[in-house]
Amino acid sequence: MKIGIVCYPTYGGSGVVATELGINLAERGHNVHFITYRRPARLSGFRKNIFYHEVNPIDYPLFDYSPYDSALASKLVDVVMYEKLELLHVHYAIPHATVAYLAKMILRSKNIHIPIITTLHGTDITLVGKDPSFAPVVEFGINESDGVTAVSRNLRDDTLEQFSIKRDIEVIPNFIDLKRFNRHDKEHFRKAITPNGEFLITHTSNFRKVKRVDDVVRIFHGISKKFPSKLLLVGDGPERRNLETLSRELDLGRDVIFLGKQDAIEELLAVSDLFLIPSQSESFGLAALEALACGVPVIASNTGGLPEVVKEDHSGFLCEVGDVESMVTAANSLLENPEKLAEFRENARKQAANYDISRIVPIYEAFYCQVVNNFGKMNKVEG
Ligand code: GMT
Repeated sequence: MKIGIVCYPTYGGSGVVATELGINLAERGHNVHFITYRRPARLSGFRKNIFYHEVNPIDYPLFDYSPYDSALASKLVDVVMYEKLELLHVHYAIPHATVAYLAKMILRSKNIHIPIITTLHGTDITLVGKDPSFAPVVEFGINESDGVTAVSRNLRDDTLEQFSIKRDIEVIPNFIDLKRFNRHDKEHFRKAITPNGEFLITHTSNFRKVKRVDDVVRIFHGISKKFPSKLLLVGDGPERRNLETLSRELDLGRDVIFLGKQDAIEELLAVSDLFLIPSQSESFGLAALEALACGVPVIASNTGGLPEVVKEDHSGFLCEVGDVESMVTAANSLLENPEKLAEFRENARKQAANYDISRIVPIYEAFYCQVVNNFGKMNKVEG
């Protein structure tokens, strides 16, 4: 099939999922066209069956904000027409679902017909999407898509609750490539970070408020009172300065290591003992799944899709949002019991195997076929 994929090309989870999906579909013989404003972070080098089309909104003195939506719609029209795409799969509803609809209508006026699938990722519904400045557009984009998927049951339910949705939403969970994330110990690497055999606690995110990274620092503070340990903070974002200040105030000194954005996250997870994700809301928590795949138990907040990913008292612990004390207790209960920690590590790996890319991509493929077939039938009836 010839598929167009639209996503944010950044380090965010939706861009990662879209890119990995596209790469895997290409390996399975599909022609995949990425249509994004920058080459996606995880799309490097030449790959068979993958094509990349850059969206370039032009600068003009009249525009305070360069019109990305119009530039993207025009690019979609162009690519669909000349590459003869059969399906557009857009990730993150804002603005991609409505922009795709606009492109579809322009193409229809030229007698070219293409179905659209929108994948909802989380903040496009829960945080940004429900803001009145976007809500009607998000609702319209979802209702007008030919197929809609959500990355967790919780996100599907939230979407149905918050918007007036007249269609089914298919749940297709996020995935990981186990071959990449299987724990491969790099002891020399671990030695460099924890030279005195300290525990290694890790967190990765985009350091936005919703991630509650200050809770990560406070949980680590509680852990480090009991166990010599180091905290690896991977990623970057608006909260970083505050986190540096908090670490200094709590006198955590050089035990908190800010690594910035990293590509080979699996190498860091491979040497970690625990992963912390105390988010305010999290539709799925791809970062938690990546940790589990590396055999790292997860301490998470009991919110959104996280309980679908992390199994309580099995591969990690779920505590109420903001309950730092319980998270410290949960973390310490694992660190003080090596047998339990080893058992949780094994459970984590086994559980992550359910989300291997080889299991999930065929579900997307089947959904693509279903949507394309239904769309074809409807077009016949209408035509
Ligand atoms: O805010 C983020 O975490 C980034 C955002 C994105 O779209 O890049 O992540 C969302 O999508 C990920 C991939 O589906 C999910 O794993 C994250 O849970 C979700 N983030 C939130 O819901 C906060």
